[in-house]
This record gives sequence, structure tokens and C-alpha cells, in this order.
Amino acid sequence: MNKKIAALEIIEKEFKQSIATKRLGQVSEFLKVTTSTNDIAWEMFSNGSLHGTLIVAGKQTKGRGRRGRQWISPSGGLWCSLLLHADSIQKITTIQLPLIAGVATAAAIQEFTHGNGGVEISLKWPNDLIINNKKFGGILAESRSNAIVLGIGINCNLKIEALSHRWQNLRPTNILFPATSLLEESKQEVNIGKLLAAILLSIETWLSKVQDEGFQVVVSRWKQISRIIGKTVKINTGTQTIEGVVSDLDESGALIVKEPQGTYKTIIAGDVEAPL
Ligand code: BT5
Repeated sequence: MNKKIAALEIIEKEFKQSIATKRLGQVSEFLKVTTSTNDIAWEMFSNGSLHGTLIVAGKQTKGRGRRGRQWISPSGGLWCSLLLHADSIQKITTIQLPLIAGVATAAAIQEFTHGNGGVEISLKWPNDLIINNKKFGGILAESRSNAIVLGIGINCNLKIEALSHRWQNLRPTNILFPATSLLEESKQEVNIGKLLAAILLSIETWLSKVQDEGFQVVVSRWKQISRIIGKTVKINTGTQTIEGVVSDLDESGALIVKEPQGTYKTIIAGDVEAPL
């Protein structure tokens, strides 16, 4: 049997043995290779799939990030998407969802790798998972009528070369932060199936916390994990570059930046290019 098929089969088996959610991932599809798990999730939405349907790929040939950017997805990573029906996540927006998922995913990974190399996870606004100032994961929320697809990509058991030899295809200007993986940082392989089950449980728990207590609960946790408040940053919004000191994350998930001249800017989307 092909080693990669076996690997994905093992991930699926371990995931199914460990899953403890009520809805997220109760229906799942594991694909050896696909274009983008977000594409498959949208196809499944068109075909009437349930809220919480999970798509996992062993590798992606057209993994994507925000603004049409490429997401490198060789085998050894966790590449997955969740189909979320709007009526099941009422009042949660496409801006808030990556922040909720970021907090939930960071907590799950932190706990999961505890005692296993002791990595310290941080978050970079709006959607990056960071260890030691290097990006090891990203989140992509796409919304269409009545649904949001939440894509999560995590460099798990990958050597950095597996990314960097594909990296040359990317424009260097796209590399906002150097990449890393859980393996590179903790020197140990993670059990991807069990990690996925832990992440889904954490997302489900955080989503219901937000429904019960409001988004503020995520704002507080996010501010602790991100350590960006009070830092001087440069943010590219696509139309302009804003420099200033981050003063807050607001109730909508937007970043509030105080410019040198004293004005406050509310930024709902962009790339933090560098803490200066
Ligand atoms: C993201 O976009 O960080 C969101 C990535 C979401 C990927 C998941 S995988 C499952 C699901 N299916 C998909 O097709 N996508 C989702 P953004 O913030 O735009 O960052 C993209 C940038 O990250 C690229 O321009 C590169 O600079 C960098 N990058 C690409 N691949 C990477 C990797 N494997 N690890 C670290 N950085 C990477």
C-alpha cells in the first residue's frame, strides 16, 4: 500500500477514535489529494451538506490564503476546512471567525504539545499562528450566502525544506514572516488525527462561549496570546500602509492603531508587515 495513503488512513482512524464534538466534524471526508479543502467544502455546501462537515486533505495542489495568495500544502501538514451554516453560528462575522478559530486552535495545540518540546504559540492579527516569530499555520474564512467555510492549515510534521523548495514559486514580497512547523520547533512528530480532534473540540467550545458570553471573551484571550497591543506596527491594507502603535482589538475583531499624529485608525483587514 502507498505510504501516503496509509498515512492519511491512519490520521482518519485516529481522528475518528478521538473526536468528542457534538457537531463539528461529525460528518467528514478525507481526501488523499485535492485542490483546496475550501473548494470541496463549498461543493458540499451546494450539495446540501450539514453544518460542521469537515474536509481533510493529505495534500493540496491549489491551497490558498487570503487575497488569492498561495498556501503551500505538501504531505505532513494538517489541511482542513469546516462548513459552518450561518444559522448555526448566528451573530458571528467573517472578521471575527478567524480570531475565534485562532484562539481555539492555539489553545488546543498548546495543550496538545505540552511537555512535548514545550512550544509557545502566539497569534498574529488577523489569522496567523506563530511560534518564535515564525508562521506555522494560517486560517482562511470565506463567506457566501448562508454559510462560512473555515479553512485551517498547520505545518505539522514537515521539515522546513518541504516548504522552502516550493517557496521559490512565491514572490519574496509575499513572505511576510518566515515559516516553521511544529516538528521544526518541538523536534517531535505530532499525531495529526488526535490534534485535529482536539482542535475541533476547542473551536466548538469557543464558538459556544461566544454565543453565550459575547465576542469580548475572545478579545481578552486574543490580546493575551498575541502580545501585539502597545507594539509599533506597519499594516498593509491593500490600498494603504498604516504605521502606528496598536492600541486595541475591538468588538468587531478590528485592530485599532494610533498613528504618530494622534489619530486612531480602525483596520478590519490587512497584513501586519512588521512589528517595527
Ligand atoms: C493564510 O493566508 O495564512 C491562510 C491559510 C489557510 C490555509 C488553509 S489549508 C486548508 C484550507 N484550504 C485552503 O485552500 N486554504 C485553507 P495569508 O494570511 O494570506 O497567508 C498566505 C501567505 O503565507 C503566503 O503568501 C506565503 O507568504 C505564506 N505561506 C504560504 N504557505 C505557507 C506555509 N505552508 N507555511 C507558512 N507560510 C506559508
